[in-house]
Amino acid sequence: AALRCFCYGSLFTSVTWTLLLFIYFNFNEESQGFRHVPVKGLEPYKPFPRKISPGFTRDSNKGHGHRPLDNQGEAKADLSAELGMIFNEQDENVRDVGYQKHAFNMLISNRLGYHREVPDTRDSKCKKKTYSAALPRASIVICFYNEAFSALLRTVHSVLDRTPPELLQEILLVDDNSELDDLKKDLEIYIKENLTKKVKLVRNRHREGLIRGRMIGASHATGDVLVFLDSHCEVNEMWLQPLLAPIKENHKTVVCPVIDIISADTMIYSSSPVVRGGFNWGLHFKWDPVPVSDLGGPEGFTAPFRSPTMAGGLFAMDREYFNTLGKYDGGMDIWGGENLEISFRIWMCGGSLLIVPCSRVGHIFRKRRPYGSPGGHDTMAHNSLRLAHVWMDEYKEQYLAVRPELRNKDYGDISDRLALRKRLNCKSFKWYLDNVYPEMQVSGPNAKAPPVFVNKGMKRPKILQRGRLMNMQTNRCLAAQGHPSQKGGLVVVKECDFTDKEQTWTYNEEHELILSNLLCLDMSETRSSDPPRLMKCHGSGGSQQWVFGKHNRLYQVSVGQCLKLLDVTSHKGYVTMAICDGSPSQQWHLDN
Ligand code: UD2
Ligand code: MN
Repeated sequence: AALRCFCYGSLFTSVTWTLLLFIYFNFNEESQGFRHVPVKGLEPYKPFPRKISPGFTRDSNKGHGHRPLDNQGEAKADLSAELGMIFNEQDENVRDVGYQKHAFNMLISNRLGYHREVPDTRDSKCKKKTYSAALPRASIVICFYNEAFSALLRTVHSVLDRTPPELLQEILLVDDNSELDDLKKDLEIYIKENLTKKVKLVRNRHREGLIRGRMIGASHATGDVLVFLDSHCEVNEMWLQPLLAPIKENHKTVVCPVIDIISADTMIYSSSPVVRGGFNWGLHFKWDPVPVSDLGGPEGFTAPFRSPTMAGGLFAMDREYFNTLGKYDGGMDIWGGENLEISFRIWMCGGSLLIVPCSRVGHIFRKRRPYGSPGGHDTMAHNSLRLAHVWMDEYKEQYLAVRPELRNKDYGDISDRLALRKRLNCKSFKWYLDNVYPEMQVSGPNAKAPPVFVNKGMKRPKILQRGRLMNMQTNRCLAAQGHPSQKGGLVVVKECDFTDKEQTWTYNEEHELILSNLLCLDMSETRSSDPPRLMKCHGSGGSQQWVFGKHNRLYQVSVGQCLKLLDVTSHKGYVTMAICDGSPSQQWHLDN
């Protein structure tokens, strides 16, 4: 949840370069600029270019100045509208299956292809930094289980496209016994036919989970430094050098890039605020603001700073050091907890963990994990118990106070890990709290602490329009079927009542439609045939992002369809989402 909270507000603050060019080339002739989405609904879809066209420079510093940069929010919504548009049942199927299997919009991911430009989200001072040519070589380890083919390949290609070959020892793809056909068959062929020999595929014969999966990847690695990435990332300009430099200086320094946000609904890449890692006594990772005393120094805000924990997916570490520090706890299964375990271990056993603001890597943050664990076990609890018993000394009571039901739960044999702690002569957890994370409140369990909003730029989105949302075929107005404060409630068209505040919609710059200042009009991610509902506003676009387009259509960005009055003659007034066709039942007007 913390990950999603800080997305708020930052999603709409930057624009992908690709997007600008796309809009520039496609819409520039239109005198109305960006305000209207051109109707392409009835034309065959032109797939987004799969290869970067010649002359399309990779140096994103060039040329920014003369591109149109105004109306960014509008332009972005238009692009995802374009890319997410459903034209037929097949598109609908790709979208729906994608959400089921991957919890993100696979239709857009597929249309983006394997290469794309991403906005250079680094601070401008980063762009002036130079790095020694003699840096250690990196082995990139990417572990995946049932990943969407296009997302995996975009991860791999982004590394190949944006990493100097002399720094890239290899890319190790660890298939954690995926069941999807394309991963089982096409991937091997694709690698053989299209990719350099540096890309190697390792297949697990059994599902191991990401923790043992990464250990397997690391055991095959031959580079000086291990770099771990999730299988749905896109690395940014000059991402690797700033990670390697501090490791070269001190091999006990472990580093993380800033994890930028790729929206699960729109695939829009946007900049993350610079924050550091923490945790709560429920042993959930969270983001915290960086204490001012830790920022700055001679390098200003671009200098690496200390972080008590890492998010887990994206980090670089000297390979020898990874091994001597005890890799990971091989008794941990599938998902969860390993990030806190390795963070505590790094700090307590003589290393340090830094976040490097000049290195940026995008990651698709999704609302739910689309896979389970074999046997349906809660691996997060199992793994957290292990780490609490190995590393947290008397402070494990803080965790058990939050999770009393786990007190007598079996967590397997930890003697190897305890021996490791002894052998490495690691410090106490109290030392860690006092010296690395003094902000942590120890007095009582505080697992339910409200998420910290750290995005400096966060503000209430500006209201663009307010009024009734009228269906133009019937001149009736969209309203809540029940009470507008009821979460999950349906919306229907009713007789317009201009005195009724409960029929008032606000439309804001985040493209949200909010009824009666309470809830947002939201489209379920699971099935595009479900009707829209009123849900708590989440502020991260996608399922709550609506665009008014040509022919008065009301387009929903994450489903790729338009709002339609279902049966004009019925007094029930049900609405649904349908392929955009410009018909009167799909025409809506927001006005006083
Ligand atoms: C976050 C981390 C993730 C990991 C996790 C805690 C980031 C951006 N992501 O969750 O890397 O540290 O917290 O454990 O910091 N996978 C397998 N086998 C499995 C399950 C997953 O190979 O059985 C792969 C999966 O395909 C993905 C990676 O492991 O590439 C991480 O899984 P995730 O993306 O579901 O985790 P995420 O980002 O929610
Ligand atoms: Mn992930």
